Amino acid sequence: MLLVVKLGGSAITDKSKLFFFREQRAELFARELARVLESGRKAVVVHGGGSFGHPIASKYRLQEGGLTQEKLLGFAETRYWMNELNQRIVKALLRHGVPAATVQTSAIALAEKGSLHELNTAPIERFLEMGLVPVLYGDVVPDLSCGMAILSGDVIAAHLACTLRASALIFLMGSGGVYSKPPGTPGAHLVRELREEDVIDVGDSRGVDVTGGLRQKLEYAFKAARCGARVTIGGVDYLWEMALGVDAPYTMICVSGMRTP
Ligand code: IP8
Repeated sequence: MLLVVKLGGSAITDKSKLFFFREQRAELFARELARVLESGRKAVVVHGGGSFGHPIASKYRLQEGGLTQEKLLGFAETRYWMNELNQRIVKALLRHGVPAATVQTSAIALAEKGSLHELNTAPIERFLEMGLVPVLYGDVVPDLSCGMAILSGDVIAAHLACTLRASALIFLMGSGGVYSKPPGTPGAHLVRELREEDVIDVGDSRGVDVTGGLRQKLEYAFKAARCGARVTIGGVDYLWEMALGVDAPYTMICVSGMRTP
């Protein structure tokens, strides 16, 4: 059984503070993932940019493409900080005995007009066969028509869930799931089952976000659910429950004809 886990930037960084890594959340994530792997499941991890990737990409407006000297510097700087964040996450996983091995996204991905064009999954599949846990991340990548583009970890995670026929796709977010209104707003409650026709107020993501926030996440969550993966969105605290299909406070993405765990 293969799981794709998208570790959102909001779950492991404070998106309102530049380069603020939430060490204890990363530790909890690593501990819970180690527990999930003990049950015999395999996993691919894809993490987001949080306050390491988004502010730098936004400073150079990399999401608009381009290939000027300034943009190339922005590309290199974003890659540097994404690598830094990746190292911290991998370090936490190693501390908990998870054989996490980074597969650098911009080396295997191509975009076209800002959308994913090609992702070479061969290195990921090879790592999985060996028993490793491949770790990818949202990244700045070459774009065939506009020089460069930002590929969100949500897009990569949904794509991998479909192409590798994962049994589950788990989105981990700082907010702990999808709320009827932005969390903290009076009357906001956790939506336990979300259908495409449901209307929710997605609000604005906290801090800088160059990849579309919750609205885009939900679009890709439904896409992966239609491919047959069990898709859930929740907090790091309930990773084990989401992975094993145990009921807990998280959001389940529901599409018609869905398989049950
Ligand atoms: O946080 C974006 O990935 P996301 C990565 O998963 C960068 O949307 C470089 C901003």
